[in-house]
Amino acid sequence: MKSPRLPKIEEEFEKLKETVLSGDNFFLAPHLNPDGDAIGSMLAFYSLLKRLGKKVFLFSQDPIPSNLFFLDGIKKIKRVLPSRIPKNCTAVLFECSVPKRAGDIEKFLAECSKVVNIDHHKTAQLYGDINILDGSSSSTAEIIYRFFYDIKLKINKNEAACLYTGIVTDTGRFHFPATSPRTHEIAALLLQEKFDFSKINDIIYATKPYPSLKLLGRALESLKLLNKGKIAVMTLKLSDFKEFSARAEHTENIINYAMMIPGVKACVLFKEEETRVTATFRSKDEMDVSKVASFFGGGGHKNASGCKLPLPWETAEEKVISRLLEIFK
Ligand SMILES: [Mn+2]
Repeated sequence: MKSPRLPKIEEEFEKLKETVLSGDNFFLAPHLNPDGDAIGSMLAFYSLLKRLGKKVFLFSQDPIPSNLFFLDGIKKIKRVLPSRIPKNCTAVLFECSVPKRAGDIEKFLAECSKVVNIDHHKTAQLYGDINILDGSSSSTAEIIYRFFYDIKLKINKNEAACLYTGIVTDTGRFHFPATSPRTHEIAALLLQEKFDFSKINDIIYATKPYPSLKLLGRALESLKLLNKGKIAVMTLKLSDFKEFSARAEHTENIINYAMMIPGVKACVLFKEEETRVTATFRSKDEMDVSKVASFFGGGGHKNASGCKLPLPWETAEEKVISRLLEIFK
């Protein structure tokens, strides 16, 4: 992605280097519902700052997924904002297309002397004083790796584990199209630090809590095909969540099963909550499910999006499915 409206990454790296070297206080935050890349990148950057003797506050408004608890520094992340904002504090946001993607921190950010925006998504806005945006990177971890290189700090074992986790999770284990030769090169260089990459893959991909597997079972049971097998629909009822003491995080990845069926071009997973229904969409190729999500006030990308409907599930399903059928016309 070399869109002319984007600032040159080299120049932005230079500005970040200056800010990192001259600043004393930093505030780091990932996006809401943080993932392995946002957290892994943030923790590696945290370690870099600590090695340079900086004071750093780590924040995440939403809880950290438990399969990332093994990452070094994870316990330092606070769920509440600091009571006092130190002088000349630089805020660094990880994968937040807009500042409020980090949570209710806009007032806090206004008090910071600088905001740094680091992202690899093409939806990123230029709200930072420094904008490190690179849509050609598979992950934010890849960008942070390059920053370590730029600032001439040799990556240590724990930092390598954090960045590797970011790359592995965001590329779906080197499988998504954003994976590039550079992604593999960086992963290879990280492996030289001899952290236990096999254990990381076990924790993230071969460990599933009981409620996740039970919900997966219920979702697969509910699976139905519409529009001559081009649309797949799955539904999880509130009673399913209650029966297995499951939470929203236990539905992660379930939707991808529907996309495995040959011929399916789009799928939706409905999750019934107390007062609303969440719809999550996936699609292939040119099928743009973000149109459906945004119609109901949600958002996302062409092939992955979601929305929430304050309706009983029967009504929500009916409305969403008829909209989904529209995009096939
Ligand atoms: Mn990412």
